[in-house]
Amino acid sequence: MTSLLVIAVLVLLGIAIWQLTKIFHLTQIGAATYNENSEVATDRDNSVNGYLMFGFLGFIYVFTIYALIEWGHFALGTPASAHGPQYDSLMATSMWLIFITQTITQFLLHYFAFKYRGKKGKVAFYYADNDKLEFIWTIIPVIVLAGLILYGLYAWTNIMFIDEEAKEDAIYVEVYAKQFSWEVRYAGKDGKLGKANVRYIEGVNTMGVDMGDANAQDDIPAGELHLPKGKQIIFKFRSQDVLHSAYMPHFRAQMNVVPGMVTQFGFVPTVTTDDMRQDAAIMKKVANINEIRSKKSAELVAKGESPLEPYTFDYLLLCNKICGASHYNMQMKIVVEDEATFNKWLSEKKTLAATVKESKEKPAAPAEGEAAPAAKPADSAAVKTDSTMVAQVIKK
Ligand SMILES: [Cu+2]
Repeated sequence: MTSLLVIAVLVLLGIAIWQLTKIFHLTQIGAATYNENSEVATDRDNSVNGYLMFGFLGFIYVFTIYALIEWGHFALGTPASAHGPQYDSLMATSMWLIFITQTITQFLLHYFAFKYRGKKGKVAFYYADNDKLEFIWTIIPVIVLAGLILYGLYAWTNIMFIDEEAKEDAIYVEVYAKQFSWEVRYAGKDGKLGKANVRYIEGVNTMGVDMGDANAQDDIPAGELHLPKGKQIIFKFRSQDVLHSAYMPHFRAQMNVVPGMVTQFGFVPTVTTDDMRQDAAIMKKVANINEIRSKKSAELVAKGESPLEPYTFDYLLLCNKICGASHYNMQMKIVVEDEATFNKWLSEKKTLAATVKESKEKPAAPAEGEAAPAAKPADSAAVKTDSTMVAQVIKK
């Protein structure tokens, strides 16, 4: 510790001496005549800086073009929802405006820095103001920004507002977030999701559905999000613990998932998973991923490990709020299929009520080799620390 302090003192002393010599040099400027080593910029220095400004402008332009070619394919491809194209055109309009403005203003900035570089004997021209110029560079951004904001508001209401007719025929799905996974619950035949609260979490009822609510009786939980193509879907988002964000990039949808409240987002899926797998951009991405995987597999096989599975495209629901250590892996597969296939899939699922009833009738058999359970008392909650048990304790 002492040696560390000594080193710190020496370093600080060094910095202080360095600064003092700099100040000493500065005090000498007036005294000495200008020469090559003087710290005052000469015409040559100013010229070099002027041309460097131009060089930097070239660098910005070349790097922009390079970035577009090299990383352009990372942009989201074909939208898979009805509102997707409108969202994309709003994004494209904003990006084009920024791109054009940036190209022009950066050129002017660097060009003027070059044109008016310092020259011996040259004095700055005093120019008080120009009302016409001020008016022009105020009114143009005002009009452009007002247009963008109005267009944005129009798109927002279009996307967020679901009319009553569509609501009646809609499929209601609850998306439940928790560290670090998703669960979904379909509203069932009645089209209404039963009430839910974290305090009702118990055993197989992992989403905390109020089983006393009539609307909850036909609710269907699922571990995968299936959506029928062309139908209005209305999502209700809930969180068990912290702030999450449900992000479905292919559908251009994202909504915060907030503990203690229900948030909503609705969209109509328009492209089935099978059709999206035939999309040119997606096929290219998949081929690229598989190329990386096959290289990695060859390395693994050489080490005597098992190779990686080839990747097939699937829509994903991702978490887009850093919510903890395993946030990066908080995802759920989304399957978009035609209505008949969807209905068949959903009809084969058990309702939550049935699952809860079943679990109560036959309590889980003890694992082989485990001692016969001594009728677990409620107090065992004390040793368990998962949220299920915590919720039960609160309930009492
Ligand atoms: Cu999360």
